[in-house]
Amino acid sequence: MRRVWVWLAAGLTGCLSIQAKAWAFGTAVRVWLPESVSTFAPAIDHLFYVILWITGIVFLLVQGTLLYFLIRYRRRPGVPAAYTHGNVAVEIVWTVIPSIIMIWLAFSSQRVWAHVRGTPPPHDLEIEVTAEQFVWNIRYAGADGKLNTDDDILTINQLHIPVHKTVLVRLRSKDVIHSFFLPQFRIKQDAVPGINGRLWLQAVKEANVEIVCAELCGLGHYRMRGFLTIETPDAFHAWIASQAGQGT
Ligand SMILES: [Cu+2]
Repeated sequence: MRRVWVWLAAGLTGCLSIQAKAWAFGTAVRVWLPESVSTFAPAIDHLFYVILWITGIVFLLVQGTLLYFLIRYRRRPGVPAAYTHGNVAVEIVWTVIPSIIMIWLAFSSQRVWAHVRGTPPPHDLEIEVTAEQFVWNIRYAGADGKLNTDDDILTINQLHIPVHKTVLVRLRSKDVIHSFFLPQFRIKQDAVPGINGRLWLQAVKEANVEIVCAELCGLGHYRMRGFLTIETPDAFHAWIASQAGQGT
């Protein structure tokens, strides 16, 4: 029996050491999630890891206890089965503690959700993304600063945004349901035909990341990927000017 606990302890120690390395080396060690580049990603990651740790520890405790009981109370010749009718104190404890954890998690996640998916903050740039089998059509306002006018700048699968600026993305679909997913931003939203979606984001560093379609949208779903370039405002304006110059 002692061996089971040794194995459980070894597993937990292994998890702890991987986590400790992640903390010690910062971004150098990626245990689970990809690099994060948005303002709200740390809050989401924090919740994710808190939930992972709570559920991981509970999983080990429950499975460990189950194993212990399986072995300790296994059928043996000459040993009568032991009957139990529960224990009120223990049942109160294992009801109240999870309830407190769940309520605390509900309030914590609601706060993050309201920040990320509630009313967007004032934006510096507005972009329209229209999903289509199997590309991302991206529309920027032209010189008049307004979307859906003659001087709009259109690109396919190439999204550029300036770093440290709040960007409002208007999301639509031409055909079927797609899902606009930016893993490094920790944001994902369905693009549904007939519904005007909306999300906002702000990048904290320059980077090149991918736009992924996270909804099986047809045979070409696998190749529905776009490229998001986060760059300095100067580089962004130069890029916009170059795109406008191409008359696209
Ligand atoms: Cu798609």
